[in-house]
Amino acid sequence: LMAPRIIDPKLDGTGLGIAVVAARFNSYMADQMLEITLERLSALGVADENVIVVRTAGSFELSLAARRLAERGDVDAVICIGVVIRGDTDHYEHIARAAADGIVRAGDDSGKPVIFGVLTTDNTDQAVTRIPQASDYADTAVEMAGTLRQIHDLR
Ligand code: RBF
Repeated sequence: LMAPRIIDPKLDGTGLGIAVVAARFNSYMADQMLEITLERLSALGVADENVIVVRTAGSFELSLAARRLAERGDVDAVICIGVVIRGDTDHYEHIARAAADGIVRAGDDSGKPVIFGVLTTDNTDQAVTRIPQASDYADTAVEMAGTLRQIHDLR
């Protein structure tokens, strides 16, 4: 009888290439999320020289940059960071949806993990409260890159 082949999540970033795309819009919050992400990547063993950081104007532009980065041979996962806060107009809905759909598509089309680190909130206070969630993005990127590698290497 064959034993199941089980893939356990690993949080080892050694040898991985990770790209981080961060919007400048609401940069007071987005910059902090970027800093948290870079610190966590380092703590997981991702070498500084294997990290690429790209800034975009807003969350709307994240997915296009993410897709190009994911197509690179030296990038194993991409983390997208942005803050979309509901305003008086319906722009909120469009930008939040475009960012989410585009980020899913960048991952599906490239076959690489593209992590959704876009906060979508009603107001600034809610967004500030959620800034620490950024510590999960690096973990998810490294875990997914490792999981996909293990799936590829299964025999
Ligand atoms: N970008 C964000 O990342 N977060 C926002 O909350 C946000 N709000 C916007 C509101 C309006 C009315 C407009 C026109 C743009 C906003 N953007 C926001 C910028 C958007 O992501 C993009 O950079 C620009 O629309 C240019 O394509």
